[in-house]
Formats: sequence, C-alpha cells, structure tokens
Amino acid sequence: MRAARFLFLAGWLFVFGPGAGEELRHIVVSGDAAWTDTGIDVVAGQDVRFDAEGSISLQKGNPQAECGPEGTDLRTVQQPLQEQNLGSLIGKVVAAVTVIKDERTGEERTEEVFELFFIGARNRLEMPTNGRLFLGINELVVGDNAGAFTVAVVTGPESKAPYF
Ligand SMILES: [Ca+2]
Repeated sequence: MRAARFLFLAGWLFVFGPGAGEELRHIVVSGDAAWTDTGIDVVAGQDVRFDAEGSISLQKGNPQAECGPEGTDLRTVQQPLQEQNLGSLIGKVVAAVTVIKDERTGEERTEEVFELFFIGARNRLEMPTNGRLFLGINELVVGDNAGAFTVAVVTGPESKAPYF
C-alpha cells in the first residue's frame, strides 16, 4: 500500500514536476486578499505553469458562494477580468510601481504598470513582461471572502536559449 502510494507520487512528480532549469514553489492565495505577492520575479516570455487547488467563499457564510480556482459561472462589473468567471484565479506581473506624493495634502498613492491575465485551475503561460508575479482572485470585493487556493507554480528557465 505504502509502496503503491510512493510510486503514484513518483509518477506524478515525473509527469508534472519541475524539469531542467525549472523551479517549483507552492503559493497560498488567500481568498480575502486582492493580491498575493509570490516573491517570484519573471522575465518577458518566461514559461510558467500553474496548478491550483482548494476552494474559497466569495461571501463568508453563503454556501452558494463557494468556488474553486475556475471561479463561479457568473460575470459582473465588480471584477478585474470581466470576461472571466467571478472568483477565478488570476495573475498579474507588475513591471513598475511609482509612488506619487500630493504636495498639497502630503498623501501618497502608488501607481502600478502591470499586465493582468487569467489562470484558472491549470494553465501554462508565457509571462507578458518583466516584473514581479502576483496571484489573486477575480473579484473586487474580497474583504468578505474566506478560504484559500494553493497554487503550484513552476517557473521555466529565464532565457529561451536552446540547451546544448
Ligand atoms: Ca466577496
């Protein structure tokens, strides 16, 4: 039983695990955070694979509001990617952050230059730009959410140069 289980796991790692020049990380994406910093810096064209599991609630205490990384079959104007399911796993690469200070009030606000994209439960994407990779929930009102997705992120080699 134990051996069979090990073989199954080994097979899984063989098929989906990281290969040469690849790195695997597990990121917990909290349902009530608009964005989670993965700590991963990517470059334009870099190959990144995502494998997400878990479930979140888009409204704590409402059994109808549970969803997985593919989201719930609903589209609203209250979500960053309006053509994708509400609550689905999404990503962004932040290329630049500018802090703008209002000279009059002294208030600071940040402005980001970023590329937004859909991930869902499983995806393989080429990174659109250089920058920091964030993962998030395709919903704007995240404060009343609960649960989390766990996302296996496999980053490919930074350069697309062929192997010799
Ligand atoms: Ca919500």
